[in-house]
Amino acid sequence: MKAWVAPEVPRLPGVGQVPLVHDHASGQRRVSTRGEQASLYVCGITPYDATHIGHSATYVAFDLLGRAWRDAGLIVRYVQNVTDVDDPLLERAEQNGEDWQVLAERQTELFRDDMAALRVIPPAEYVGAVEAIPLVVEAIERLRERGAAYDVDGDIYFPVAADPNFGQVSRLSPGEMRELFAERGGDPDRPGKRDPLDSLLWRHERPGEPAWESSLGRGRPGWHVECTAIALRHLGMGFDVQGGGSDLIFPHHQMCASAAQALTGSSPFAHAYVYQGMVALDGEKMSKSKGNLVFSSQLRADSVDPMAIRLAVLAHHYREDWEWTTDGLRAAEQRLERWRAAARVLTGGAHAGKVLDGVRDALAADLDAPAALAVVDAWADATLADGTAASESPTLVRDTCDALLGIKL
Ligand code: 5CA
Ligand code: ZN
Repeated sequence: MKAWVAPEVPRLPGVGQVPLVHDHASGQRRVSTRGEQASLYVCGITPYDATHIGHSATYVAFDLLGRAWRDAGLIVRYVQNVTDVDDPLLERAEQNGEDWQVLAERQTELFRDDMAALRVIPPAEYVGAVEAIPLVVEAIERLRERGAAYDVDGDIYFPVAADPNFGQVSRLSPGEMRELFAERGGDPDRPGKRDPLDSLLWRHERPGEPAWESSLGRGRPGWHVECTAIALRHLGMGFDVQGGGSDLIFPHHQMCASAAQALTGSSPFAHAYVYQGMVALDGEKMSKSKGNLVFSSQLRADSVDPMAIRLAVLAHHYREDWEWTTDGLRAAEQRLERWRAAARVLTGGAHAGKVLDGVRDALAADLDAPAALAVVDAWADATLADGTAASESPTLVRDTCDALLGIKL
């Protein structure tokens, strides 16, 4: 499907460094890519409700990675999915009394507008679950051929025992896995399964649910295998980074990787698994199911500058769990105002070259956005304090903020 309008990205002098990122599977900082290309798969939205700030934080975090890679002169291959058929979407459409496709299309369109407003660089491949059904069916067929799929009353399951490395992505105890599996859409207690953690690959048709004809029978794809199939088709095994919010570590990313590893007989699925922390509101994780949400689109409708929303997000390191507050937004608005005031001081621009170096260094160290903001803050303070101390044009600072942080001054 179509993605969204790409922002313009100014070219910066010189080249940046390839960032180190924290890989959840090894628990270590690793170089995010080797070679001249860099490949990224970020799990996209399930479009049943508008983009909340938690989603925005996730896509802004990986946008920083993409920007740093481009600045390092790499060719970026970026793939994102849209889970445009799944239980939560069908349930919400039913509640609303509307067609699930209409709901999905409307929410996906809103998401595109949010992403464009936040100056997030779109993926080259933006792939819906529905359009990926042939890929999913093919992947399940291949799992079957390898004995890594079995039938439970007409539904098809992935046996976690088929992946000798099962558990290596998520690094949780069996008890933790079981608890999270039940919490996050799994069915540990279904009779007929070989292991409580085995996950659904293909759900045969139920009355009133959408279904597609396939060699597996009429039905629809399970969630995890959707991302396995899309990532394998568009990036192949051993791509650089799989990303998403930390709520996806288990079961989603573990199942994605295990199915891919069982299907190809090789590993790893991704070289690094990188996670945005959870954004909360009023002490609880923002989630569509809980309904404690702040929507990017609503803030925009209330005339909040999208660059202030982006700055409010960037004030937190991506790995941090944090809380959205009105005070945080106000602080971001003031920061934006201050940076813009400094950028208007045409004769100023103290130490512009240092700003570029400082922001590059901050991003190279596990995408440390707060450190990058502190570098620009120091420049803004110096420039506003001494507006006549002409050194270099503020254009370089503007371009740095725009190209590396996605903040247009
Ligand atoms: N469609 C699946 C992924 S294949 C999905 O999780 N969709 S979602 O709409 O629920 O979430 C979209 C992305 O936002 C995911 O990467 C998810 O991990 C992330 N996310 C969801 N809630 C939050 C939150 N409160 N804070 C940070 N990120 C979040
Ligand atoms: Zn996914």
